[in-house]
Amino acid sequence: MNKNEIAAVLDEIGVLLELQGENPFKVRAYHAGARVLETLEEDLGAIIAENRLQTLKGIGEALAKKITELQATGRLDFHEKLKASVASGLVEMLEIPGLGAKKIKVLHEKLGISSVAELAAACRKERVAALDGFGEKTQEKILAGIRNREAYAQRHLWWEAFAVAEPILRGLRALPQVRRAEHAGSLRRGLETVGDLDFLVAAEAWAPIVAWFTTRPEVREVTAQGETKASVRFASGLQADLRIVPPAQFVFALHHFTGSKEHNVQMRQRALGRGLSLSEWGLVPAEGEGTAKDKAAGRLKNRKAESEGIRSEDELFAALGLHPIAPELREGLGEIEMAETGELPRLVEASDIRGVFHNHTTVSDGRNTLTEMVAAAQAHGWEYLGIADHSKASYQANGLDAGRLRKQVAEIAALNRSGRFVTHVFSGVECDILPDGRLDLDDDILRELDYVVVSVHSAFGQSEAEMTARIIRAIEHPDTTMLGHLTGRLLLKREGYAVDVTKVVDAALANRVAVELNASPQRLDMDWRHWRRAAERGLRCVINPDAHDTGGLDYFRAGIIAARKGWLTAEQVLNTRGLKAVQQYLRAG
Ligand code: DGT
Ligand code: CA
Ligand code: CA
Ligand code: ZN
Repeated sequence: MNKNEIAAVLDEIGVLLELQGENPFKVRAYHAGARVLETLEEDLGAIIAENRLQTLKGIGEALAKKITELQATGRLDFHEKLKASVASGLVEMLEIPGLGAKKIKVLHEKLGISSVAELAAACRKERVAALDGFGEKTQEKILAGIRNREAYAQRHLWWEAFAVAEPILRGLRALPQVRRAEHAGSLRRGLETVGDLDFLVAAEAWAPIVAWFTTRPEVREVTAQGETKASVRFASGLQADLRIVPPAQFVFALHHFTGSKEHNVQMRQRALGRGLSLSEWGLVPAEGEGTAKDKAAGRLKNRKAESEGIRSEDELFAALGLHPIAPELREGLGEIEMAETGELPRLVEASDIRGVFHNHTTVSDGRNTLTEMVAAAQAHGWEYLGIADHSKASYQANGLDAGRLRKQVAEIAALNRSGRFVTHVFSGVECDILPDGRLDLDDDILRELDYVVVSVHSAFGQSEAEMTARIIRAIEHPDTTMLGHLTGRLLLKREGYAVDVTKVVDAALANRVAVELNASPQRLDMDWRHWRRAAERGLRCVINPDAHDTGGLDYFRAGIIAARKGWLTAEQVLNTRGLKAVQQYLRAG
């Protein structure tokens, strides 16, 4: 395990101990230990090898032993036993916004609550509001959190679903019976959340494929099984459908099961308009004897089907007089009309990205140091990396005041001068937008930076009018370069705050401020549904991973997919420009 993974285990131990009612000093020691590891500049392996862990401030004998065990073996007996001893319902309650270990403990001790269901019932009976330190408002918030959780319980983040799906697809492709295999459904369309996975396979022999699919080690339950299809559920609750078709049908089935439903309906209408019938089985004349299904079953031997000779989706689109339509665009939002005239944009790709701007380091709430982040950016092949740590109003994220920020600016300047990395580092900040729309830092320090990201991190409860005015005021600040995560939403967890998107985009355009497409898989904010229109009006997009560690830089890929869903081209995305052009852009601001 690396230091960040070990830190996460220590934090979890701290939470579990607190739920168990362990004394606060002990609880704090684990969290403190986790912070020590996260901010470690030296190599943890070397420290352990030289037996120097206990020389670190805040790490005593007991903690040192646990860290050593985790580093060497990747697991810790104490942690496993602790997890098993705390009721899983209590741990689950931690997922409800506003509930920490302290409150959960009170609920458990005073009301005997040990599951989310019991908590909901107690809220409805007004028993939670009556507790010391809770009140009507907290009870309302808990109930809203539970309702949200239920509403979203059936869906999963695209990023997490993709991580499960990718190895399965590779496994399917490696089977000797498999001719072709692809993802379908919302995963292939790159929707930000996914209901279930859909795998489509072309093969002539089916049984071994079904057998392989239903016996994956990660499968918890086989919910359906037939000759040519199967459905399974994984431990995470995520479900997956597998369908196997003969090779000649593959393209039609792939198009059908990729969806969306709306896109399919429009495609079928278009086919009908040309006297053809389109289905998962194929493309055949609409009038006359029978359907593509009959044809596939060999019942229409002497009829020439349009299907014949179509071996790719591009050819299927061409057969209906259309230019190719990327899966991300298939939402039934006008893509078919545009494909008719060939006006579909050339969508931005991962390889277009030349650097990213919104990233954190250990100086605020990141888990890797400046140099670790730059090394990782260089490994991505990027020409530049922007560092935008939090500002002081985000005290829970250890935000920077002017003094600490100036120190970081100097450090970054020295690093750039040293020539240690090819990747150039930009000095920025993620500056809090205060509740009244003023920025959290003074103009003189903001002016010393290469760029300024402005974000809302507080007073989420403001009315739409207040929030909109607040954000616009920040956009109008002369030093603002880009707006961070427009709505603050956390997918499947928390709705964004209310804000008038059109008015914010108007202001960004008027003030030459770029808007971020925050690529963190649980944000993807501003939403792809707004990007097409906004970019048409000239709004500049910045795809930012909002990385809090080196691994987080990879989130830019989720941003690329969201950008493609928003019809964005490379030209509309600021960070597809090379270093020189970006420097020019920033100076001109
Ligand atoms: P999800 O799983 O809720 O995130 O969304 P999808 O789009 O993956 O939906 P899913 O898994 O139910 O079905 C996969 C695709 O199959 C869907 O996008 C389009 C196609 N499909 C499924 N049912 C129907 C249907 O009743 N009518 C049409 N036109 N297409 C369907
Ligand atoms: Ca699906
Ligand atoms: Ca499905
Ligand atoms: Zn932020």
